[in-house]
Amino acid sequence: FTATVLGFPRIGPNRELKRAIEGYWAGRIDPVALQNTARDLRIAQLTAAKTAGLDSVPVGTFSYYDQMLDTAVLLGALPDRVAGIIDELQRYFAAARGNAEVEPLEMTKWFDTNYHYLVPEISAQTAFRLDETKLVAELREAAELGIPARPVVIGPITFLKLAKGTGDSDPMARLDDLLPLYEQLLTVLARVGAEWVQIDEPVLVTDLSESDLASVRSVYQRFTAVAERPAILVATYFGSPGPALAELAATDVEGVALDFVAGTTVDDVAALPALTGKLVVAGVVDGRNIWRTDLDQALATASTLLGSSRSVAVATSCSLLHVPYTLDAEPDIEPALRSWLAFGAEKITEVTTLATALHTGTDAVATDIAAARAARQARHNDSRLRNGTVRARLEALAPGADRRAPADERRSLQQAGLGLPTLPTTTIGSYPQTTQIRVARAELRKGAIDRAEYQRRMRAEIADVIELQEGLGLDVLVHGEPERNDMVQYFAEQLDGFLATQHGWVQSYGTRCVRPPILFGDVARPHPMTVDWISYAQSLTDKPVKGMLTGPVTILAWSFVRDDQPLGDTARQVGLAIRDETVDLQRAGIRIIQVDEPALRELLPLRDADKPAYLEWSVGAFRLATSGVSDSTQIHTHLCYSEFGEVIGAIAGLDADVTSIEAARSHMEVLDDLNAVGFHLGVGPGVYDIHSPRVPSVDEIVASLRAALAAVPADRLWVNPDCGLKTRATDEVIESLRNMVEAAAALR
Ligand code: THG
Ligand code: ZN
Repeated sequence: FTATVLGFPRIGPNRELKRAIEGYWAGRIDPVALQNTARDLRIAQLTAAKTAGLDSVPVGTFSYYDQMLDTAVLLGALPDRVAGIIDELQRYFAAARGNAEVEPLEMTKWFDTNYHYLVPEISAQTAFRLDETKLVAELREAAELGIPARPVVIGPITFLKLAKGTGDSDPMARLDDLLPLYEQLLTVLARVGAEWVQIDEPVLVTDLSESDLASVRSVYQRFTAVAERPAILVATYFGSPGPALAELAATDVEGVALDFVAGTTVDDVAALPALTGKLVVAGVVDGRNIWRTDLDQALATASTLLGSSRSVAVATSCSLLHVPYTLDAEPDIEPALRSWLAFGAEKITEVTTLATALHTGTDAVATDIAAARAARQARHNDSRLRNGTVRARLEALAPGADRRAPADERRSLQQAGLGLPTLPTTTIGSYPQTTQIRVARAELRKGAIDRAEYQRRMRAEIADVIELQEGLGLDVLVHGEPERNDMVQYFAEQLDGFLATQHGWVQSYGTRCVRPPILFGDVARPHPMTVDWISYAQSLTDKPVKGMLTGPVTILAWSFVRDDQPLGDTARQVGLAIRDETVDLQRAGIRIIQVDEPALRELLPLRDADKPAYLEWSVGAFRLATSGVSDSTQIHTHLCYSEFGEVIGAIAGLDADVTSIEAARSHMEVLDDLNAVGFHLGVGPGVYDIHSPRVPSVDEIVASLRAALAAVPADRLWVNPDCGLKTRATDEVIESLRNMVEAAAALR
């Protein structure tokens, strides 16, 4: 084949699947209605892909929740605790979300994307058993439509490397037990008519041990020995497979898919004569960002790859799961900006244009190539890409402008100004987003109420939250963030250099979606973004109210970011905008400012060699954002998700006066880890888990704090929940915080 993509989004162009699944969960629709919605979405997608000219179309990338969960089902690897649930769909969703009786699988980030997968649990006892029903049904569905379908499965190495061992077994120890199932599957797929199968092994772009590399060769060589099977395409993405490519080349697999956007080069391919005779599926169209492709450059790459005995297909660099469906849904984006972009449907067209140019010459697609070139030129020359003031200000920053006085000096200044008790109590920032808040936002969007009325209602919410906290006796208050939908969207809407979409939804996990803003040009802050809300909140109380901001790394991690300059340069511009906001907050009398970086861990590069440079610029951008205030202003930060491991040193590097972290579920181990890297600043290890509706008792919280006090002296310990309260019910919040305040008082 000559033109393909590695996978499709599945939530639906108008989030139809999200609505259907949530409707099914709520009992509003039956399973048949859900299945019909899913089938209609798949068929529309397959048909559109074929019409657009893809001559090999992935199937099996559809999912009701997640592709790793689907692979666990395919391999009979669901945990025992859900095995007793007879109904298949209920069992599936129980594994995904849990129910009254069972805990769900854990969820974690899919490589360095903003997608989250469910972590399979593999023990020495897991009884693998092939269940190819879903994949075969989707393959047949496509075959009936006359679609040249290519089934996609996650490969055994990626599946096991991303799984969690239960008991004390390493999932990779089960590799040999899994291979017969894949071999059996290959034959089943061949019999249903698949000419090709795509086996995804993105884990090959991470650092692998010698023994894992050896497994790459032995596993794939073994698969090629299956007598009756489709041609095998091993897909890697999100980086270069590095040494794993030589292992794959040494096998008889018929094809490899490589990500030329994220680091694989034509030289990597040229260096391996063993790739001759194989199909190289050239990922030259970025599958996870939204910029229109440089067709000249992409064509040059594909042409260089194409040799006398090597065949080349044009493809996206990864699945289209990570980008919105189509620009057609965005009539309001100004034409100039719009011409710089390509969403899912437009990327498919880019792929077919390139395939035509590669295999039949550029004549037939000369206008498309010229249009792409013109748009690229226009983007390059657009004045919004360069803001002279911002650039000059960054240039002019004195060395050391991102440093504050030593932490101990700051601590005494801050303590003198704030007069807080030992073990001060606070919350992370958001309070429950009530129905009234959502209604007000919807009415403002529809024009049913004006700005003034919206502002009045939000102020009333803020007043309620302040009163609630005063009543509970918390020491450091927050305004509750009623005016924010998504913490990144909120800031992007107010900063220059960003563009918002109307329907650009991307699946984050399960039925949850986000609408990442597009960071297209130099970032600047034309006006204060939070000062009015925070000052209003502060005017209602004598206790300190925290100013609440989102940090530069998180703003980048949750946006589509310009690809024409290093991420670190963009991060500094965002850092400067946040710095301006901190200075204005301080001027308005705010004494504590929290700059959240929940996504600090997310952008960590996949290979160890790239990590130090990332940590350098990400920590630098945070420090730039937080060092414009005086030493008496207390800087807080909040980091989510307990997997700090590799960023633990960076947490100390942030130099925030107080860091709140998610530690309720990791039993405070993180405090010992922080001590081990010499961390000596204030810390608030979450004392209870806000992800559960359960109200923690005073005794539990006291126990949790006592455990913390074993690692941290009392004068550095803060008392707070482990994350924002946005998703919780108000009653639970009140009871939990009351117990938290009582626990702190008891310990004092
Ligand atoms: N914002 C953004 N990205 C994120 C998070 C975030 N990535 C990581 C993590 N948090 C993902 N978590 C969520 C949690 C909830 C929702 C989305 C991602 C969510 N979304 C609503 C939905 O799908 O119904 C839509 C929200 C809206 O209307 O804006 O609830 O916090 N950027
Ligand atoms: Zn959090």
